[in-house]
Amino acid sequence: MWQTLARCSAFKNGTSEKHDGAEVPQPFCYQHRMKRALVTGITGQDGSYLSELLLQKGYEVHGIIRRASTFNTDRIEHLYKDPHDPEARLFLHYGDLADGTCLRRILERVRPDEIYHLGAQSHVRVSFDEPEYTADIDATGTLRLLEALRDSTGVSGKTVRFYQAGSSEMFGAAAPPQSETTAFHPRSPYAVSKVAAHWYAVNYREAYGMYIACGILFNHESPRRGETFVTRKITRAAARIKLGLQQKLFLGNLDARRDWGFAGDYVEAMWLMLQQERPDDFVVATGESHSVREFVEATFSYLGLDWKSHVEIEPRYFRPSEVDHLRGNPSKARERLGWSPRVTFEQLVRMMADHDLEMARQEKTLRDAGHVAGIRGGGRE
Ligand code: NAP
Ligand code: G4F
Repeated sequence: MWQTLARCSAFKNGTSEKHDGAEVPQPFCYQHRMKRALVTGITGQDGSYLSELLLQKGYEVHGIIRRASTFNTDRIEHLYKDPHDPEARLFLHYGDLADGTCLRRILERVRPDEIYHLGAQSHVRVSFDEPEYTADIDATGTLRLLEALRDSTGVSGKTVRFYQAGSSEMFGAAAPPQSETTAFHPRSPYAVSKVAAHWYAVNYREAYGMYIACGILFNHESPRRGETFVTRKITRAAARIKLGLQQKLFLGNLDARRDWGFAGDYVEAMWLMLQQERPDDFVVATGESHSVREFVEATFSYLGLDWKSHVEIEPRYFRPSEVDHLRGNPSKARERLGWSPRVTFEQLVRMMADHDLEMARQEKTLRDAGHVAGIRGGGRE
């Protein structure tokens, strides 16, 4: 389905916005052309790895970013080129999942072949503090995007392939191993919102024949993981403890078990789902689970530290209702998509610890030279 790159005029009136707000002309558009993807949540962990993958595969990538008072594009900065550059293939558009009109406008402007819907308030603990917001963005935001797509494809008649970022949190209290046939039992406002989004997606597939694939992804991590998720919180703190930049790490429930994989592997599964003849639902997981305590032990021991001297329990990090054990069965993804994870648990721990050790070294160098080194998110969970 790959076609020769050819400049065409069909899109010449379209515009693309740089993240500093300057609106600049879209340099060109392709009708018989490379595929064009639209990514919500492009500034997040998965959005950054997915964009890298799609650009490597020759796609033109468009991402929706939120207006923020500080730059929020760190994770994709290395991919960004000024839209005036004829080589530019990554374009950013201001938008928000709370704003259905802007989603419609972006769809009309971009006219994607594939949509990867990753945008979400993705923190489970925070969803207990902000349940209405989480439902509005994660559940209703998905509905807004599906409605915008239904309208735009109704007019254009074009089939657009849609990826819905579902979560293993939807299984919640269901016993492991969890697969595509396991009944959902969500345990947080985040998980309930993701279940709603999942069923909206399935309903639009069944009701309107839209091409919508639903990933049910188990936890996936990386050096780009948000600093308040437990794995990154651990590797970042252990690295800073190693260099004497902090003494203690405060955590909640150490007994919870998760099926942790590497985000770079998981975005490949997202892409593969949209390359199938028919859309379907897929669990993406390693099939192996570890407790938070095991992640702590593995990280501290890799850095030559005794975790018991540094880790303390802080009840503030307990959740009103916890998900005790997630372990996925990825057989369907293996058999139908030919997907399997490459990075093991031990490799993941090392990759993240190595990265955070380097960050801590940079911080220490600045401090030792007398600079005030404020690290991103310093001091917060
Ligand atoms: P993440 O790092 O938290 O990224 C979330 C993205 O959503 C960010 O780009 C964020 O923008 C954007 N976003 C948040 N609120 C938005 C809004 N109101 N409008 C538009 N965009 C908004 O999450 P991730 O780990 O990459 O996860 C990607 C998706 O997969 C999420 O839907 C998540 O729920 C789901 N998921 C993740 C995992 C996992 O283990 N990572 C597992 C299963 C499912 P800002 O940068 O401006 O905040
Ligand atoms: O790292 P977490 O915050 O991830 P959680 O809740 O599993 O959610 C992540 O994975 C989901 C997929 O299953 C995604 F859908 C979701 O968007 C997100 O990416 O917490 C993991 C476990 C929990 O049981 C938590 O109670 O770690 C436990 N934990 C213990 N101490 C802690 C802490 N979690 C955090 N964030 N911070 C702590 O101090």
